[in-house]
Amino acid sequence: MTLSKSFPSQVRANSGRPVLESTPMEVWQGLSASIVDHIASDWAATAKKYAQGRQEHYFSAEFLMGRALLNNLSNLGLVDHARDILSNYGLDLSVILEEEPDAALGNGGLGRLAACFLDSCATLDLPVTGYGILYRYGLFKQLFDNGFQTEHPDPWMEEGYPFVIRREELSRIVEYADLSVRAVPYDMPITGYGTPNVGTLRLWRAEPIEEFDYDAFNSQRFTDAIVDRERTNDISRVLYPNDTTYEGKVLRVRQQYFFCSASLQSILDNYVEQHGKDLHGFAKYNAIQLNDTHPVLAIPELMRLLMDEHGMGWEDAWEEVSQTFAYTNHTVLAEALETWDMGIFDRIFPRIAEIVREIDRRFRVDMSERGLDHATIDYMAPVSGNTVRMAWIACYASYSINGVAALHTEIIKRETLKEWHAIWPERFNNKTNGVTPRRWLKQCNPRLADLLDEVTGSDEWVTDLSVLGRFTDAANDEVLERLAQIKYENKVDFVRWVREREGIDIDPTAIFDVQIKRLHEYKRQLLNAFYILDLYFRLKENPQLDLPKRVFIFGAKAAPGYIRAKAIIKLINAIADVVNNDEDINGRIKVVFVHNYNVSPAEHIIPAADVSEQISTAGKEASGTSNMKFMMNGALTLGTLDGANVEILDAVGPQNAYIFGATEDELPELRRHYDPRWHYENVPGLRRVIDALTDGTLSDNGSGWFHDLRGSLMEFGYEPADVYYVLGDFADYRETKDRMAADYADTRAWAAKAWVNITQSGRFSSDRTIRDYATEVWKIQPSPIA
Ligand code: 26W
Repeated sequence: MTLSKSFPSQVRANSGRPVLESTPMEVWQGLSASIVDHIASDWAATAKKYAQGRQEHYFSAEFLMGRALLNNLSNLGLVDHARDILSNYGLDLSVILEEEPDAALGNGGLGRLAACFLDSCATLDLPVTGYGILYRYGLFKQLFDNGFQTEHPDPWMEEGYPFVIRREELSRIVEYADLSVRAVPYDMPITGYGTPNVGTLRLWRAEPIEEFDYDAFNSQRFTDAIVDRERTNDISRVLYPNDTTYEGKVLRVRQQYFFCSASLQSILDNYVEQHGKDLHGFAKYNAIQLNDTHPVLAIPELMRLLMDEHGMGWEDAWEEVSQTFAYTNHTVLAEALETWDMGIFDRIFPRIAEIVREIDRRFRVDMSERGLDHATIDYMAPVSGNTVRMAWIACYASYSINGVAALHTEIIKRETLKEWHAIWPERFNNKTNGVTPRRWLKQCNPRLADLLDEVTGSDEWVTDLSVLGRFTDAANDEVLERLAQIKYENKVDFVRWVREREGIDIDPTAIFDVQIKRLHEYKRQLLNAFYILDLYFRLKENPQLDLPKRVFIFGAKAAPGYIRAKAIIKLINAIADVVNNDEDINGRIKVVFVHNYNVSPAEHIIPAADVSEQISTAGKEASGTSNMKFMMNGALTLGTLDGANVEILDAVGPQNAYIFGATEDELPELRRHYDPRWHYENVPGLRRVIDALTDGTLSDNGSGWFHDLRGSLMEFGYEPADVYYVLGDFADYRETKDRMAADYADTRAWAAKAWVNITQSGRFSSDRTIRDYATEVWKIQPSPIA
């Protein structure tokens, strides 16, 4: 059936009314359902084909997918068609698209990376399936109350979500010592660009095995039955909102085991179906990528399944396991390293505990045979005392260990995982992150996409972004003028969006300077805030200063328990309050904190950005991925030599990026002599800014939070002061950012820099990243269905 026929019937089936009498939400539902209908047979054909050969399985506790409808329409080449169909009913596609909730099943970079990877795998026809959890509540919704972050539930699919299909018949049982639950897979089709292949993201939902335990229900234990039922539903109820700070919650370990066990059972069943009961060929047909340590329980669980369910001995099972798993590290922050209390394992899955102890025992034997000293063995052992260390299990069992940017991989080899690197250097490899140019260029910035089509003479860049590199020198006056015009028009769109969403008026001729990412001290939103405050004071002091208009845009959620991060949010809102309403400033500086930052706000913000703030303390940001999205959309990086910024600088050259600050190799020596007070007293502007935290200029509404912020930078108390070197980098940041703002005045020169950034962004396409994983780690081949 064609889309124009299936669309109205899907709407009617969904709403019980004709299109013209249905709500915009129902129209979105109907159009989405008709897309799933449209791809159904290709999806089935793809699944069948992939099942037969060697496959890769991407295990991740998070997939930050965002919206699906436009992505699917665009991949299938149906955007114009859908627009026409809707306009026949007097409906506007862009309005209908805004009805869709974001699938916010992730925190930040790690979850969004998984989503970009699935897009590239589908586009490249690679036999890859994603596995995760169908959280009922995605990442909390953020509101501001008097400038303070408040968190609210995000029941994102309560009204129905057409892009997941429940596969009742493929349910599996996951057993805990105290609880058995049913894992029901919900499959999401993953279309690729310009290919009939459709990949799969399999998200598991936890349900009671029986709706009620009827015996208990009919007896005195009624409430026990209800409680048990809820304990089961708890497992897939909510995504934990911690990004980089680890919290060892029992429910979290239950979640991890839940999706690992269910996914492995389904992979093993497929193996038996395709290749028979002898599982000695398992690793020949399957590779599993572990997205950080969150799915590391898959290692002992695969051991258990191979031994207890499929009759293998330890050695043979270990042989398969150690050739199956590959581990990606996403952070060097010590506070993010997952460890569990052995007591929890003993209590909720004693067999897994036993297997982990045996892995530990054999590890110790293996290492002492290699001649390692006792202290090193103890440091590296999977179990130490009563603590299970997930990263060490991952390193021991995986045939590949990778970092996510060149610098990050060097740091894990040299520091974080150095003992492992010393024994198995061949396991280590770098896979610099990438982002999908479909969502992050073609779909979110159609004006720029059209220009690229024109200049390059085709749309080949959409699936081979490196094509753009051949046109770096094609920047004549006309191209640059049009580029500047496109940026301006995107900014005008954004001005309207911000006015409607945040109730703030901003000027599209101002420099749009953007920092959007999770709130963390190491990302140094505070440094940015200090610059703004200093600029404000400079203008107050000397209103004659000839400075360009500036708009500073933030988007960031803080983990609900991370008080200092919440204090920084409150601080930025307090600065916005003062600056935006100061009549002397008269709109020369505006600060906008976009609330509830998520994938779809990013799609509005990034195309309108002039400046991309990537200002983490060097060595702390593993890669960053918004830096790549900004670059692709012609924003210039203002950043430290950290994560993938290093590679961006290498791609564009020093004339086309603004780099500042202490480098990762300088910091240890700098820290030895570091005295934040000296900077406070001597660096121009700093004292005034830091004093403003506590002298009444800014209000924290009596919370004491700003006082604590000041203390964290200046006082050697409960921790070393200013561990993220905010004051140390302030002078260089200020100078570099001032220079950048001055450069903006030369529109043509600025556009030329933007053009270099856009055309040199090819190596930051996730297609490149995925090709590298596919050939070097997963050893899989494209498997087109047609
Ligand atoms: C259990 C607590 C926890 C939660 C999330 C620990 C660690 C994490 C993630 C590893 C944090 C994360 O998202 N890391 C980011 O991964 C991106 C994709 O590789 C990188 O671009 C970012 O630099 C990195 O911070």
